[in-house]
Amino acid sequence: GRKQSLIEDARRERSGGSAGSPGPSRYGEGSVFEEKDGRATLNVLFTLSSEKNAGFFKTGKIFETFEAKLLHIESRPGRKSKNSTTDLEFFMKCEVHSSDLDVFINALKRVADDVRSVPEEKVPWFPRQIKDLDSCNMLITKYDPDMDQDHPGYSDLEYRKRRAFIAELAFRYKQGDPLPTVEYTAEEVSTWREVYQRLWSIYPNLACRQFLDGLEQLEKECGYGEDHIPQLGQVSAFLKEKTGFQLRPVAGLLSARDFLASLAFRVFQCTQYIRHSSAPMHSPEPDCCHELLGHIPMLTDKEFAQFSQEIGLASLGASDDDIEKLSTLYWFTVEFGLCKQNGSVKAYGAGLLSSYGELVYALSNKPEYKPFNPEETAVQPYQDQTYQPVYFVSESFEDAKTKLRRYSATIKRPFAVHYDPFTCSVDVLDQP
Ligand code: HBI
Ligand code: NLE
Ligand code: FE
Repeated sequence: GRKQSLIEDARRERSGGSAGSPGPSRYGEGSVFEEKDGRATLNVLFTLSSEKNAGFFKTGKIFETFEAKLLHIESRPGRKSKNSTTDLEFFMKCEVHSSDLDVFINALKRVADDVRSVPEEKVPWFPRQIKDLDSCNMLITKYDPDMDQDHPGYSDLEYRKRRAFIAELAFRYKQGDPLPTVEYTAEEVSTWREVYQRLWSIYPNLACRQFLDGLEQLEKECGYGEDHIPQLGQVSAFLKEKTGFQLRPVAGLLSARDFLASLAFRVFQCTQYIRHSSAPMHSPEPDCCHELLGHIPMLTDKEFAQFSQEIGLASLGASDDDIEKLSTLYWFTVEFGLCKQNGSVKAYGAGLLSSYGELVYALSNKPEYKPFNPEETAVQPYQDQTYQPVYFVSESFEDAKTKLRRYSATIKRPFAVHYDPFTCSVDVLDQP
């Protein structure tokens, strides 16, 4: 039940966070639904207690009676009921005759509990305050060592147990809590050492200047080195002083929407587990090597921090299409970007700077290079399974930033957002 879903979206909306005109009243009866040709589309949420399992089939009967068309259904365990049985919560998107709306809902109320109708949102929910990031936790489980047979940790039960333990720290974390400390094992530190040493040997030639500057500061002032894995708490405190960025723990790969949203608050979501010892040179999923070595040095740069936040702000409440484009751009710049510096090509993308294998590959003559241009880059298909077949090279690091900024500003939304650093919240301004 960790995965976020439409149910979760509806719950987030209910707790009063949606853009437009918030307020609990619009989620009760009398809500306005999308209507066409005498049919209304609505989202209904309801709970069925486990003793009344037959209730589910009764709801089916109601759908039949009202000729309601079921468009989508999800279920998940509801909040635990008093007698420790588990309720099931349902989310259904359906279409009914507009004139039947009220009777339809009333009929459902006779067989299910806590029936609510939630109108389709035009603007997706987004966090307004830094503490709303507690709801930005939709995980993508595609590289999960428990699910993916190709994951190097799939058959290593010890590793999976360790991952589950570290994931739990992130699940329990709430904004403002002290960052969890992980006591890394000797094996984990040895994986880190190998990653660190191998990368260190090629950074001077292949990494961009901003990265090298950042890493140098982290080594001098923040305990970075090959012998120990830096703790998020120390790194977060350091970053906060440098650029106002802070860290929060995350259990794995997040949805692009949730990941980008946190950037709007200068919060960077960091995984705390480490890759499997059998594959130190490349991992398709983020891990602490990727966060600490790939991302953190870049986030010590004031301008890079500013630009990361701008991508985040541009993503708030954006359409799925725009999120897809923004995350593709993020992918080919922040994750896998190359830039020219003093006449040669250098890496500034974190996915390159944390993978010895791909860093060497990206700067060899094997892959294809294209000039960075946001409109084109935003629609370039990509995969995250293995090395990229194509990389985008910008004229300079500054050039990438300027172009991306300009692109972010063109994303259309019916409102404008403004970040208030004093309250760590986002002001939403309606636009005429
Ligand atoms: N989730 N935990 C985590 N770390 C990332 O670096 C990350 C993510 N989700 C999406 C993502 N990066 C990007 O590649 C874009 O899709 C936004
Ligand atoms: N491929 C990167 C690495 O091995 O560190 C991680 C990329 C995460 C998006
Ligand atoms: Fe990353």
